[in-house]
Amino acid sequence: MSIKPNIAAISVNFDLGAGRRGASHGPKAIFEAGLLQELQQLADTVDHVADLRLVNDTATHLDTQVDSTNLNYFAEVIAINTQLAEQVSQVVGQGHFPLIIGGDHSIAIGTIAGLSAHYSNLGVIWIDAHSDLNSPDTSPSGNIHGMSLAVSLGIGHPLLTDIHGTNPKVKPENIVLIGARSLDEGEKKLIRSLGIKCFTMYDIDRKGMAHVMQEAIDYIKIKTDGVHLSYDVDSVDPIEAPGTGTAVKGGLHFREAHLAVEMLHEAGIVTSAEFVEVNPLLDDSNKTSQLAVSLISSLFGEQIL
Ligand code: B3U
Ligand code: MN
Ligand code: MN
Repeated sequence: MSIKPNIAAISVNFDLGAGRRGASHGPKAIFEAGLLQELQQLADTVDHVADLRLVNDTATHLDTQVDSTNLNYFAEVIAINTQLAEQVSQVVGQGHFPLIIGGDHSIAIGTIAGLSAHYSNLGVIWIDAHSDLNSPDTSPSGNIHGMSLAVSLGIGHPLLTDIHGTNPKVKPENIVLIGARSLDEGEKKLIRSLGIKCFTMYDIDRKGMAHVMQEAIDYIKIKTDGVHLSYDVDSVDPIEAPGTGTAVKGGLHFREAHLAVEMLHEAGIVTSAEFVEVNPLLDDSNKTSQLAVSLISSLFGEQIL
């Protein structure tokens, strides 16, 4: 991002991938916290090109034969992600920088599907307390926001993995997880067996965020032709980000959370980004949506001095 991008913002008012309602109000809260005004200072152009939500008649009417065991709101997740993938792909085709504002993390399925058509080696930096690498067989909840990265790897129900064509969308060696501290047994096994690069909170404590981010950037930049940043705000400590559905203590501090995106800006490798899991119903102070605006501004080069 050495030249200023043309940002195409896509809001996704959707929360049925999560176990509790509220992340569908994330986009409104983030826009009201001043997102577009901030971005106007930093980008060449900023357009809010789409405001997606589930409309009744867009929900896929699933065949009654389809096995949707342990896949909550399966038809709705398919419907929103099909719309989103098309929108993302269109924006990339126009040469714009897609900035997706969620919504729960199940929308990464559509984002990554839409991107994957344009890259042969898409990198994904996944900043999250979780790894979202469950399948219906390993998920403790059936919530699809805990499965979206697995789906992008081609693991899961074919009606999800086949959204917008090619499968898999991303290769395990092109993924970096940052901030993990709540992994299910099946997810740990998958990370080990696929050799996915994972910087846990332990690694961040031990090496420092600057070191971890530099390693992540060096690792991903040599082999990818585009890098998607998928930023789940529950990566940040609940003290700074209380408004999220599955808060986990022991997370990133305010400066660590910013340093990650500041270093990504400096590296100039990020070609698309999404910010997810802001749930304003759990945060009367709006601290979490303000944090999201501040993180996004830093990703696009907002300077302290
Ligand atoms: N790993 C758990 C919990 C979870 C995943 N992502 C979020 N929560 N936000 C699951 O349900 O898959
Ligand atoms: Mn997540
Ligand atoms: Mn998470």
